[in-house]
Amino acid sequence: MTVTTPERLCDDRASGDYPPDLYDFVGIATGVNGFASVTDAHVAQFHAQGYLVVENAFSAQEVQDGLDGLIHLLSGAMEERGFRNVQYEQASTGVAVEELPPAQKQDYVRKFMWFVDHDDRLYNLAHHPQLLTLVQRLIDEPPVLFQDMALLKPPRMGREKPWHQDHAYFQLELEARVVGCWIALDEATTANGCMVIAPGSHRKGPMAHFQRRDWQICDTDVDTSRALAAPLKPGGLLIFQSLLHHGTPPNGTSLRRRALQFHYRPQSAPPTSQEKRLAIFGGEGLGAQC
Ligand SMILES: O=C(O)CCC(=O)C(=O)O
Repeated sequence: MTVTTPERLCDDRASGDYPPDLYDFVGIATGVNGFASVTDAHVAQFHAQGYLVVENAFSAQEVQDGLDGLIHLLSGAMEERGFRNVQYEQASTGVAVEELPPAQKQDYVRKFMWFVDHDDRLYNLAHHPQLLTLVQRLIDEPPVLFQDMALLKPPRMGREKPWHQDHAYFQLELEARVVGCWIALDEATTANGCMVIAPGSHRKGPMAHFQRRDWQICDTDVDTSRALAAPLKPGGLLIFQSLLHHGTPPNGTSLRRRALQFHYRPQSAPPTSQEKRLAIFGGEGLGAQC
């Protein structure tokens, strides 16, 4: 694999706006209907294109369980057991968010992290037998869950997640076959901030990342000429390789766009050092979180 060493500079603006065409796409990422429909050809497509969409992967009840689990975490019920990993949107500054009931509080949340051990419903989704079976098929080894997140992108407030490669955040050797599983809990649309992906971009190897609006690929290095949007109905799943270029635009609508994201690695995935990761992806990534 070629390593694009991050010697070059990125003169993107550090904050604020971004090029208006940054999340343009030329088509829609379509997928299979349900886990049972995934064939070897789909697995081959995953390896070639770096992604696989599974519509209706999770039932309406499983989606509701995921939402109930997140609301329960926001109720503060698990705080005395150590769960405090909620990050609010910058736009919530000045709002007495802590005093709001959980159902309202969620509309200020940017993300949750490290929750599967605090709620059985969320644990069960991350260890869903059909999901784990599919991930094992994609990485050729029993998968180990090593990161769990929920990304809420609240109505009219949820900001973008600039283009990036998830592997830039992980302390794992480049060869490790890491996959991300992004599960829509609401309908994710091109208007409320669904994923935009660059098919095949994982084959370009690691890209230099820069600390700008986030720990991200420089806007001027993003190639949207083959980009696809990945709108999903609730219960839909996007599985993608950890070097795939992807990002999400802001949510300018009045509709929620809540999602779970689980990352799995093979049991044997070799860890790497922080020095080596930063040498590959860029020294500005110290302490960066997905
Ligand atoms: O859900 C989103 O808005 C973006 C998620 C993502 O790409 C990430 O956190 O790595």
